[in-house]
Amino acid sequence: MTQDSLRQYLSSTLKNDPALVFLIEDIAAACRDISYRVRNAAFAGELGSAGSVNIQGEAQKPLDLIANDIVEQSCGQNSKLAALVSEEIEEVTWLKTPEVGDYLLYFDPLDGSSNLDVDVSVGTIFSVMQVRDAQSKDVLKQGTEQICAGYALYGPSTIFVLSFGQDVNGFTCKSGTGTYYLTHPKMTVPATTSEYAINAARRDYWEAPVREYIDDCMLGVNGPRARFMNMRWIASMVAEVHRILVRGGVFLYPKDSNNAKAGGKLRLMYEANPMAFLIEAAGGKASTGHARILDIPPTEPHQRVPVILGSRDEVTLIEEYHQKNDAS
Ligand code: P6P
Repeated sequence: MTQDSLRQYLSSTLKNDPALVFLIEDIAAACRDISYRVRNAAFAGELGSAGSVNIQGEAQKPLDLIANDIVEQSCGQNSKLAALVSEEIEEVTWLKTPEVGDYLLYFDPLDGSSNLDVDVSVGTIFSVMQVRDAQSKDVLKQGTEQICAGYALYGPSTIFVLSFGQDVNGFTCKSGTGTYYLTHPKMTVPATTSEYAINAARRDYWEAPVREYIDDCMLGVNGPRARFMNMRWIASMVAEVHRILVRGGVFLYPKDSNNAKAGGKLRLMYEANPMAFLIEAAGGKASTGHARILDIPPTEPHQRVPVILGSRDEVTLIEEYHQKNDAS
C-alpha cells in the first residue's frame, strides 16, 4: 500500500498556505535531525547534564539546548515566522517585526529529557498560532487560537503527529530515506478506557478529588469501577499522549500541594495547549479538572497548569470528582 508522504499531505491539505507548508516541513526536518542526535548522543558525549538550568529551574541536558538550536535554525528562515517561544529560553525570540498573519511557534524542543540517560522515549512538542494585531508583540494567546499543533516521538520509530484541528494524522520517518509517510491516518481516542497514567509517588501531595479518583481506580473489580484499571507512567508526556491517541487512556499531571505555587508542573503554551488541541481533534477531552485547557487565558509564556487529558468519558468522570469535592 503506497502511503502519502508528509509533503503530499501538506500540499493537498494546505493548498493556499505555502508558508505554513514550509513551516511544518521545517519543523518535521528539525525533528528528524533531533532524532538522529538523540540516537547518537552517546558517541558525541551529549548525554548527562549541561551544567545549566532553564527558566523552569530544571537541569538542562546538552540535547535540550542542541534540540532548541536545531528548531531555531531549521525554522528561523521562514519569512512568515515572527517569534519563537521555547521551554529552554526565558525570553520570547522575535525574528522580525510582526505582520498580521505571521506565525508564532511555541515549542518544547526535547520533552522528557530526563529519560535520555536511561534510553527511554522522548519527544518534541510544538504549537503554531498567528499574529492578529501587528501593533502588539503579544504571544499570550489562548489555546483555541492554535492553527496547528503536533509532536515528534523519538521511540522505536520516529513518528510525527500533526493536527490542524479537524483530525489527527501520524507520519513515520522511514530510516534510510528520512521521508515521513502517513502511517496513522485519522487517529481517534476511544471515549472510554481502563488505563490511567499518573506519577503515583506524589499521592501525598494530591488534592482530594484526584486522590479519591485514583484510589477508586486502584480498588479495581472490588471498587466503584468494577473492573481492573491498568496504570502506566513513562515520565515522558509525548509517549503518554501517543499511547492515548493509539489506544485510549487518561493522563493526569494535577496541581498538588508541592507544585501549587507554580500552578502545576506542565507548561501551558508548549505542552498543555498543543496536546489538548490534538486530544480534542481526536475526539478526547483536556481539562484542568475544573475547566477546558484550551480556554485558559495565558498570563505569561512559561505559565504552568494542571493537565488531565484523554478519553472523553474518563476526563468527564474526573471532573465530576472535582465538582463533588467543590460542592462538599
Ligand atoms: P515526573 C518531563 O519532564 C515532563 O515535563 C513530562 O514530559 C512528563 O509527563 C512529566 O514531566 C514527568 O514528571 O514528576 O514524573 O518527573
